Amino acid sequence: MPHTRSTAKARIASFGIAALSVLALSSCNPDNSHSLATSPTAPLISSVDPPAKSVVIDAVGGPSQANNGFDFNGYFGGDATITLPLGWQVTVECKNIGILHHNCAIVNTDTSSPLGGRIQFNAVSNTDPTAGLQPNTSATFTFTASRAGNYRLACVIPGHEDEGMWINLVISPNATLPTFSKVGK
Ligand SMILES: [Cu+2]
Repeated sequence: MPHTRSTAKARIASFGIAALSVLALSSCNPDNSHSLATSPTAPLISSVDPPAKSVVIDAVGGPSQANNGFDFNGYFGGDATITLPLGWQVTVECKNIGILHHNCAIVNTDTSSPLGGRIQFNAVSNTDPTAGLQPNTSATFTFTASRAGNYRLACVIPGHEDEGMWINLVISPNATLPTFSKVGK
C-alpha cells in the first residue's frame, strides 16, 4: 500500500500547532511501522497531505476505561467528529489495545441494534468483520471518501457499536482540510 508519511510530515509543517502536537505524540520507526500513541486522548488525525488530498487516521480501539474499553482514542458514543473533504484518500490505521477483540470500519448511521450501521466504501480492517483484531494487533485499510454524507467510524463486532464504540465521520463537499472536533455533529 502507498506510504507517504515522510512527505506528509514535511508538508505538515505549515499545517499549524495542532498538527505539530500530533507529531509529538506519534512516531515512525525506521522499518516504517508506526508507533501509535496510546493516550486516551491520542489524536485521531495523525497526518494530512493537502497536495495529495490524503489523510491518515490513527484509530486506537479500547484505550480508555471511560466506556469500559468500547472507545476509539478515548471517544465513544458520538462524542467526537472527524470531518473529511469529499474525494480525499483516507488511510485508517486501526490498532486494538483493548482487552477484547475490536476492529474499525466506516459505516452508515443506521443504528439498528445490535449490529449497527452497514459498512460503506468497503472500508473495514478485517476480512471477517465479526472477528475483529486480537488485542495488541493492528491493520490498515484505505478508501476514497467518494460520497458526501454522515457516517461513523465504528467497531462492527456485533454489539460493540451499540455499546458506544463509534464516533462521527462526516464527508463534506465544503471541507477543505480534515478536521477533528471533540463534539458530536
Ligand atoms: Cu469492538
